[in-house]
Amino acid sequence: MSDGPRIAVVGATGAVGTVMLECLRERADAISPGEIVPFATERSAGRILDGRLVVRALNDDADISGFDLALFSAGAGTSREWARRFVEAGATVIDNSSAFRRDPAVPLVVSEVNPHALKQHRGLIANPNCSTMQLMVALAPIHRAVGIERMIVATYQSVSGTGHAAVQELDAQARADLAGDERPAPTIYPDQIAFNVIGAAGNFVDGDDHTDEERKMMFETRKILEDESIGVAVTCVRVPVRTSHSEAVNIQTREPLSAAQAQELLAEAPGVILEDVPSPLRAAGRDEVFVGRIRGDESHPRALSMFVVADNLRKGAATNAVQIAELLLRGDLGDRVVAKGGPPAGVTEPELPVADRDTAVPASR
Ligand code: NAP
Ligand code: 2RA
Repeated sequence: MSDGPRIAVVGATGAVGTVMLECLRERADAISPGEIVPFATERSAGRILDGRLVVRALNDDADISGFDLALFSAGAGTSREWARRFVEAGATVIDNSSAFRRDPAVPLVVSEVNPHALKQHRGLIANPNCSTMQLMVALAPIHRAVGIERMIVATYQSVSGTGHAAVQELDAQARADLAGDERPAPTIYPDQIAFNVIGAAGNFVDGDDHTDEERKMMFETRKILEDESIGVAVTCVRVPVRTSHSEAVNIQTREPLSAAQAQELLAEAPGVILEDVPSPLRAAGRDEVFVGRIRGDESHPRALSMFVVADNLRKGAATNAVQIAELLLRGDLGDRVVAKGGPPAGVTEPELPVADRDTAVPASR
């Protein structure tokens, strides 16, 4: 065992957690973990991950002391119950759930976009939602150069965004349809997902006519770009793709920017790869954000359209969390990995089911 950081991975058996362990393995040169300890529910206790890591149950008997970092992806409820306890026990928590993103005392960080926000952390750092994450990597360079006044986004979100169980639901429905068998009833989504498109990704909360997934993009964009004046219109849609979210994006800039100039900016942007027509299959397993179809919008002199695709489990979640860990460990952004001061401020988002999954029965339509 090296004397590198001790890292807890909470939700290690899930869709994000599995990729989190992969990223930690792949980026071992930068992180050099002393020990990685996977946590999940009692159901998974004793499972072996990565051929050597024994899953521990996260319960009141769990020993959560002695961690430098804790990477959480076990749903907002688990984060609310446990993140602060890990901070109090000495860890810096990087949380993938929606639990703390709206808290003004908690930095919401995309590693290429606003790493400076890490300086403010008091032990708890929030990872943005996957659909916002990839959008920010693509749009921040343009916002910095000419300002973005307004954006209109339609997402095409893959089922792994809803977690392991949703991937199983897509596969089971597709297999049954192709075999001509009786299709299993939907349990994760409000409608069949195989060979279909569901025009509302996320939950309708408290009679809102936008889903929580859409609200996340509206709020998180302004927080990350530190600009409350940006208009964000978004429709989040679930499509029968296993991995990678796609986004059709239209932006209205403050200063004029041609498609060729946008292309030049993005060719230099960290974490971006330009492609003619990006696709979810090609983006799957990659850490970069793929941007293509950059073109002028003929209906407005200062508007551009583009298509943005990234792996929701990697850059949309695990990769960014591990990149934040690297920034903290490198030490050029904060003076230490462990918590600064007391526990973080309160929680502001409503309680949602595990993994913030889309409701099988929508709260309202
Ligand atoms: P998932 O596949 O359903 O996995 C959930 C994980 O959390 C499993 O490891 C599960 O353990 C564990 N877990 C659930 N309740 C727990 C508890 N009380 N104590 C300890 N562990 C618990 O979900 P996911 O897609 O990985 O998402 C996890 C989180 O990441 C969610 O907050 C989600 O919003 C966020 N996120 C997901 C994505 C994405 O693309 N999927 C992207 C960004 C952020 P068991 O296996 O033992 O049940
Ligand atoms: C999704 N909220 O619905 C998830 C990803 N974080 O795709």
